[in-house]
Amino acid sequence: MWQITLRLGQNIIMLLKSLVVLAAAVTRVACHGGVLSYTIRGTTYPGFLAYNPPTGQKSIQREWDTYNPITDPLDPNIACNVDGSSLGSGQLSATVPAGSQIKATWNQWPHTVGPVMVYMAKCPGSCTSAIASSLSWFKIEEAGLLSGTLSTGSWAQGELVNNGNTWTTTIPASLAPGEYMIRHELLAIHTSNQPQFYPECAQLVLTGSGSAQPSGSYLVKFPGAYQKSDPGVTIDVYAQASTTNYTIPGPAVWRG
Ligand SMILES: *[C@@H]1O[C@H](CO)[C@@H](O)[C@H](O)[C@H]1NC(C)=O
Ligand SMILES: [Cu+2]
Repeated sequence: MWQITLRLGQNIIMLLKSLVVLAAAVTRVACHGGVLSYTIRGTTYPGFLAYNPPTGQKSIQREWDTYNPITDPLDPNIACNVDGSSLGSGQLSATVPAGSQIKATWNQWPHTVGPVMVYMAKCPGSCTSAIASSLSWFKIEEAGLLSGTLSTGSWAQGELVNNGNTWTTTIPASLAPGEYMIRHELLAIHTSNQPQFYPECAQLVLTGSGSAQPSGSYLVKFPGAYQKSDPGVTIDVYAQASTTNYTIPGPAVWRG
């Protein structure tokens, strides 16, 4: 009797979970977003299909479930989004030479205020079994306020939109070969004092003859790299209409 009641309870919970996912899919609005695919040396690698269960999906990208932002820099999911766990047997990696350009393509990204940041992290062994929050991340690219003032100037995210919702990054040519996670992050700051983080991760197997590795001062954890009190994180861009500098959060960029 207990057993049957328990089963029934579990089934009801599963049903409720499916309904929540369904409701999310139906009410999905194009007001947020994420990386949908990666193009490297002429090959396009489709990303994880958000709003769909991970079962049966095959992608170089880690799972991420919705277009919604992460709003707390200390959120445990800030490394590779919700739920950035491995797809198991569906988890793929792209094999690419160091020095390659990687173009990330977003959905119809609506925000034009805020920086674009790209990180990498060396996986201890295989990236497929790596826990994103335990990795040591280094920044390979950042772009923030490109010109003008905080409230009316041009931002990297505006450039991303102008480039057809894409951002192209070069993987440092001197980076030592091995398995790496790459993490694209948009930090949208169009809402006063309410940061929105949009990170997505993908797995790479890097080839090449480089031997460079970033030293400890370039390495950060997610969560940990950002604090709410960082000047570039909790910011009201409209309250500083004549300010022409913006401090991109996180560590210095490692250029190989
Ligand atoms: C602009 O620069 C000043 C001086 O370095 C700094 O205190 C301030 O936080 C910066 N503003 C922003 C929005 O990053
Ligand atoms: Cu949004």
